Amino acid sequence: MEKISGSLWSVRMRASRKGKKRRLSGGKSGEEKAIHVSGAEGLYASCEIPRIVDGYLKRAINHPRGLPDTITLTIEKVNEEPLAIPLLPVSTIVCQSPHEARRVICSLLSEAGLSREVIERGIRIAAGNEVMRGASLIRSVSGIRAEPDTLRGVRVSRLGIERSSERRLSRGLARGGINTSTVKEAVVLASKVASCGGVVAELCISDDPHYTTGYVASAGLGYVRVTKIKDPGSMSGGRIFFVEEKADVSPIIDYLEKIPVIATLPPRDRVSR
Ligand code: WAQ
Ligand code: MG
Repeated sequence: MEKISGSLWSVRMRASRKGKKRRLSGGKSGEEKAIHVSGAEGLYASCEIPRIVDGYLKRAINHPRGLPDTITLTIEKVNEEPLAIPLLPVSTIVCQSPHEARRVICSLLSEAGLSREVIERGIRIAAGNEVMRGASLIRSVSGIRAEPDTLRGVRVSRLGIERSSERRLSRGLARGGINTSTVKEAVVLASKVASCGGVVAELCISDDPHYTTGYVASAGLGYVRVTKIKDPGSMSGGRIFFVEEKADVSPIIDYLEKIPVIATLPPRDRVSR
């Protein structure tokens, strides 16, 4: 593995704006719920920080979900050696409508071992109007939500990609005309999630109003893009991590949020098929 020189830094951005005054369950009367606008995170070498921060800030203030009123940047040195995890292979299933996309999602997630009811519950939450900053954890048999904070969700962080693997991923994606940071970041995120013990599969629908391609991912399925997963213009979106029914979620959350990982492609593996 090509080593990224020196130590790594975790760079995180989140942008939000205050919503309408409303009562939050358990909150003080009149407390405002912050609306999630955008977020981004990754592991980088120190020399990359200025460029990454500039890109993240541009993303925060030019976001199709609207202007934020608060942008939070967190830059932390990571002392642990990151774990090497495999980058998932990428494939695409082209759909003609959200209806067809849902059928595709259902069949992929049933292949991963989930029941129809649990899948439909996941789709309802991922496609719902309550956009969370992170992901919802759903138990694989009962469909019970297991994230401690259902407004925030679990935010995957401390993830990156090894340089030569990134070049190969970019080349593979470019052949399909999809070499964008949106796709690359999503593949790395899905690879971290799929590498987490206790996670069965992931479903993702972008919350960007015009980004209508989502994906289903797991260690077994790979990263499967599904087009026309939602109607253009829709502000809803979200991520669901389906977890084993009996899983203890605290080590899962700790891994996803805290343990640094670097995704790498196995030698000569194909990234696009
Ligand atoms: N950890 C957990 N959940 C997250 C994270 C994260 N780091 N980032 C975003 N989410 C959740 C959050 O609920 C968002 O509302 C939702 O996912 C969607 O996030 O191959 O752009 O950043 O073409 O809008 C998929 C690419 C793009 C498909 C997904 O997601 C493709 C995307 P967004
Ligand atoms: Mg978004």
